[in-house]
Order: sequence, then C-alpha cells, then structure tokens
Amino acid sequence: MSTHRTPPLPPSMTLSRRALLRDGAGLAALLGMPVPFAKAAPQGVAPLALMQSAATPLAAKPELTLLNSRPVNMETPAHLLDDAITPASRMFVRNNGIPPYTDEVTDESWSVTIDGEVNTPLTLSIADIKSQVDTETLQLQLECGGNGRRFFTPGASGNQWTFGAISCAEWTGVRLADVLERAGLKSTAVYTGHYGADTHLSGDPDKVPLSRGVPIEKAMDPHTLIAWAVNGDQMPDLNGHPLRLVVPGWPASCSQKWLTRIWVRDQVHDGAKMAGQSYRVPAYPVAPGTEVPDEDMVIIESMPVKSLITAPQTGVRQGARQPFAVRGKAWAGDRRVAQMDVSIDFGATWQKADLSDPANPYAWQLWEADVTLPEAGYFEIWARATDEAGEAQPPIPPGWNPRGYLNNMQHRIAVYAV
Ligand SMILES: Nc1nc2c(c(=O)[nH]1)N[C@H]1C(S)=C(S)[C@@H](COP(=O)(O)O)O[C@H]1N2
Ligand SMILES: [Mo]
Repeated sequence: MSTHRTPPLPPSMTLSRRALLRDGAGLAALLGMPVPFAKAAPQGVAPLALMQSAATPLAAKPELTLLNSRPVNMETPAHLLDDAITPASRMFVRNNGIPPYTDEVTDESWSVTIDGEVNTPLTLSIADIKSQVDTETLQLQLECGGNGRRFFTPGASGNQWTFGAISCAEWTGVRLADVLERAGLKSTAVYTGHYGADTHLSGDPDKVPLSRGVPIEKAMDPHTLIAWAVNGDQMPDLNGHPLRLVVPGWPASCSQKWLTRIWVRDQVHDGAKMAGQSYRVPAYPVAPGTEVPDEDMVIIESMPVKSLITAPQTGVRQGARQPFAVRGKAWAGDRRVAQMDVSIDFGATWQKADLSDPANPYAWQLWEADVTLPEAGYFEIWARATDEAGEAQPPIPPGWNPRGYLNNMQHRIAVYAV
C-alpha cells in the first residue's frame, strides 16, 4: 500500500480525508490485501466482509469472533484455545485506536525511546535491542481486564467479551529490566508510562488512544518483556508488530503494542486510560449499578484466578457411561493455580482434575479430567480453578463494577449424553 502518499489537501478536507485514508490502510491490514478503492468509500462505510458473520475473512485471524470493526476487537472461542501455546492466528485482538500503517512498520524504521527519570535517555533501534541485551523466550498469558464483561448485570459499555480475551503465546524479547538498567533508573523513578504508534479514533494526532504504565517493581520483574517475536515468528501486525511490551498477569492494557516510548515517571502515570474509571474498580464492594466517584476507584493490578474448558466444545454429544477427557487451561495473574476441579451436577459436587505446572512463571497451566456422565440427558460441565492463596472462581460474576472488569466466573459447557 502506498495510497497514503498523497499531496497535501486543503485544510478543510485534511481531517476527514486523513481519517478515511487511515481507514483504508487499516482495512488493508485487516483484510490482508490492498483495498484499491478505499479512498472512494464514503466515510463510515465498513466493508461487508467485516460485518457478515462471526467467521470473518480477516486474513490473519479467520476463526475469531469479531466484536467491533472500528476499532478492531476480536475474541477467541474457548475450543480454539486448546493448544498449549496459542497460535498467532488465534490470539485475540484488542485495539483502542487505529494501528499504524503496515507499510511504515519495519524493523529498520522503528525505534523506542526510554526517557524520564533515567540517567541516560536511550533511543534504541530494534537491532540495538536484539544485539545488546540477553534475549528471553517465555510462554506468557495476556488477558484483557474486560474479559467476561458481557455477563455483568447491569451491563457495562465497552467490548462485550465473553471468555475469549485471553492468550498464552511464546514471546521472544528482552527483559524490560535490562533496558531500564542500561538507562539507569534515578531514585525518583516510581512508575512507567507506555506509548505506541497507533492513532486516536478521532483522527486527531494530538490524542493518544491508550497510554498505561506499571509500578517500577512490576516493570523490573524478569518476566516483563519488550518482545519482537511470537512463537518463533514475526508477531501479527494486530498484536503489535514490530515491538510490544508483554506485562503478564496484569490487565493486558499494560502491554503496549507498537511500542515507541517508555517514559519513566516520578509519579503514578497519568496517560490515556490510567485515570477516572478506565481499568479501575471500586476500592470497596458496591451494589450493582452504583455510580462510583473517580477518587474511590483503584488501578487494577494482578488479574484474578480463572480457567477455561477448551475440549470438548460446548454442545457436544457424548455417550452416557463412557469416560471421556475434559481439558483446558488455568491461570491466576501473578499467582499460580493450585487446584483444578470439574463438576457435572451444576456445582453440587466436584471432581479434582490433573493440573500441570506452568512451563515457566506466568504461563497458563494445562488441566485434564476423565469424566463419566451417568445416564442419557442434558449435562453441564463446570470448571473451577483455585489459586495458591486459596481464591477460587465463583459460579456467577463476582464484584460488580462500573466498567465490567475482572469477571472470573467459572466457564461451563453443555453436553448431551446419548
Ligand atoms: N498501542 C496499543 N497497545 C495496546 C492496546 C492499544 O489499543 N494500543 N490495547 C491494549 C489492550 S486493552 C489489550 S487487552 C491488549 C491486547 O493485546 P492483543 O491485541 O495483542 O491481544 O493490548 C494492549 N496494548
Ligand atoms: Mo484490554
């Protein structure tokens, strides 16, 4: 695509034309092919291909469920998360803005700046990063803070994620700690502020779609990476190519895609979607529907214990009195999962599942149970993870909060015993 290299337009047309061209380039990235007449489409017209069904033709992620096309948000059905390591094509996508043009995103043109409360501000090319610091390859779980939002009552605005805003891919990168050490943290450094190359939905270049950060201790955790590869390959454009942060176990909004800058702060970062109601929950339990003042909201840190049943797929037919394998994944933010149980009687009794150790800290854990349904009829299988601190998943959404974060309710599937 080179359609964005157009001569300057009269000022009155600049914003709308620019927004449209951005859409054209963004759509090309989504569809995996150029859109030759993108410029001719009236503003606001989304391609039919993006709207037709859950099975979208988005070339890179054809199996995902599209929740929104502007910005693009796609979740992964639970049965497609059955691999130990999530394939790139099945990693969910959460965008707050419009991703950078793909033809402008190359390893050669990219750099990331580390500045603020550091002794030596750095601007590093990708080659610098790859050559000068030890590399690390880790399986890391990333979950959107709003995963499960769909099930709160009253509902919250935002993407209506069900269970699929979670991935655990194998990331290759460098430790953020090594890069921060190279820059030299001042004693005043308390927080990071992350910036990426995506642009605001309004098209206003002065607005930032998302800029979150983490306390220095989390930034210095050896599992927090600046990554350039997924599962040994270039990461998908939609997941942050060519460079992104991976801050596992915390709301994935901390994991800035298309990373261009880390501003080391002497205060809690106050970038876009750090303050107010974004990625925050009430400091105390509230009745559903309560309006909570901003000053009573606290920033979400570690995500809660959670699990998925990834096989069989919900709706399966299964012979009665014949044992079959039920399996899935479990994770618990900064913690480990200690126990996994399944129920075939709507949670009245539970059967312990086999639970693996994580491949490394912050990888999800695999579990499996042999289940036998006693007679023909409708059954549900419910899955419940318990973390090392004894916290277990509730059967219904926990702690209602205004924006619908942190729903770690149990996942369940329907099984027809025949
Ligand atoms: N630059 C940038 N980084 C971003 C976002 C974004 O909109 N822009 N979205 C964040 C949110 S809210 C989530 S849940 C994760 C999703 O990562 P993924 O799209 O690779 O699955 O990216 C995070 N990083
Ligand atoms: Mo998110």
